Amino acid sequence: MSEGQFPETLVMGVLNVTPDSFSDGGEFLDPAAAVAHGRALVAQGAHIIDVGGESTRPGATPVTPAEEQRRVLPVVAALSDSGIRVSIDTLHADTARAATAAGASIINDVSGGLADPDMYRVAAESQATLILGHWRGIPDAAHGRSDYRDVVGEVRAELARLAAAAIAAGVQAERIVLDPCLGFDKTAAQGWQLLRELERLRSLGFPVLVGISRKRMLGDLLDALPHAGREGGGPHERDLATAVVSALSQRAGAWGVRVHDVPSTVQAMAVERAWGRADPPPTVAAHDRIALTGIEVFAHHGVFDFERERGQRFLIDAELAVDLRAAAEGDDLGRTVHYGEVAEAIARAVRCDPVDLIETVAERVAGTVLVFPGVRSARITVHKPEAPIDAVFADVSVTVVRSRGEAAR
Ligand code: PMM
Repeated sequence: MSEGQFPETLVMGVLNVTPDSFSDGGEFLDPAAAVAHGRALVAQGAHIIDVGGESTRPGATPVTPAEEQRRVLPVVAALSDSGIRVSIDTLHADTARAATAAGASIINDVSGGLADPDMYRVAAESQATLILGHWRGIPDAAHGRSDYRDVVGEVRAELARLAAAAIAAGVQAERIVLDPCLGFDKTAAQGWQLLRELERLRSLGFPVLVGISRKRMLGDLLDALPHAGREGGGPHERDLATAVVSALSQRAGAWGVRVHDVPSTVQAMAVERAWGRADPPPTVAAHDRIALTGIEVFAHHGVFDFERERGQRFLIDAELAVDLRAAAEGDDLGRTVHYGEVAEAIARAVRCDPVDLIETVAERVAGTVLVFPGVRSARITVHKPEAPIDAVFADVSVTVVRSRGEAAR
């Protein structure tokens, strides 16, 4: 049984702040509605919210970066400020720059950096995670550029070239995620082949994102079902099929799935985990750990008003399960988790949005660290040494242990 056979996959919730996206266009143009929907997706179990302000569907009207930023920036800022991990779905380097300045920590570029020559530089400077999609231009509905001889081999080779170009431009290898971009100049048959052979894409050594949510290749499949109960229909009727792909993507080792309907995907992935973990593979790597102790953060959590007003010290210990073998073999920071960045992310997550309970803080910190590529599980302890307790005491703390897919529910 291989090491990566039962990984847990991140759920990226789609938030299109556009009038014309194919399945949710027009629903979230109002910033307040968009922010509320983003928060709702997180409450449903999304780990990341992918905010987009320009539709890439065939026939969509291109928007200027200025208009795109007018749509997305208030939403990115509001979600990031409340501690949510935000990804910006854009082809424009200017928008990526502004969105990362507003708090986005992931740039999702379906063109893989081909649409804007500045994208890699912006990604390198912002130190954001960069999702590189495979594309051959704005998709056309007729799949006019889907003339592959070996779709998996060609997509793999093109993604490898994009990753190499991004790294040459200064993007750190460990921040790169690859996405075959299903439906973008790929027929349904080619899409299924890419999914079937996801392992070939993963063998490039980068995490892989799957974005099939509500796409036409699912509609084609459902429309072809022979019996009366079939539910092909419009994009909204493809969520069950999307969720099945999410579960299978998790089984195939995907880093993440990009979906519109989060609850169905969360349920399907939980089923896959329950099934898959009956016999968890014992591995040496399961014992590898990075530990950070005593991260001190001044924050305003607590049930009493005076705690909210005055604030106090919180101390965080984080123990991360990470496979450290590749890093040690190559003496390569790119193959492990940067503990300085983890510490900063933890401090940010603890500092924001006061809550009553350290249980809530611990859960939030677990959700934050599990988003770092390579972190399989985390043991988080939140200490509150100055808690308002009458008795003389040294410390009070809570500890949570979470694996990918369990946190931030
Ligand atoms: N698909 C859409 C938009 N953004 N980003 C990534 N990384 N992968 C995708 O497959 C992808 C994407 C299609 O449009 P939608 O936002 O309306 O689903």
